[in-house]
Amino acid sequence: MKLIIAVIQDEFINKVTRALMENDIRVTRLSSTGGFLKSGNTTLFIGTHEIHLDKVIDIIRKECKTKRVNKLGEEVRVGGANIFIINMDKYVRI
Ligand code: 2BA
Repeated sequence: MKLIIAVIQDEFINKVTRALMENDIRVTRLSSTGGFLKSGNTTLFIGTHEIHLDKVIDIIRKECKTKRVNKLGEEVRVGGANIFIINMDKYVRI
């Protein structure tokens, strides 16, 4: 089992969540804030079997794009999604 933690820019989050649900991927949305820009984003928790890992990443990649924003006169490239993948020892649903 894998735990995927994905920080998604807010403008993409509804499409990403919808596409995941349509593919029977369970997801939890947490409101989050980027430490650098201090603007809102959404962090997804996705617990899934390893065989679905590539599918999840493909769905997120399809819906999210890098964008450029201006911070104090400097251009910053903000990733549409930053994805962390963790090996999960155990999953218990009660
Ligand atoms: P923020 O922390 O608001 O960062 C927004 C964008 O600002 C980053 O895009 C990056 O291009 C730039 N940036 C961040 N820290 C910087 C620094 N110290 N100096 C110069 N530029 C900096 P992304 O890297 O695509 O990150 C988008 C969002 O994903 C981040 O929002 C943060 O919420 C999350 N994130 C990215 N990397 C992370 C990490 N290693 N651990 C935890 N969260 C991360």
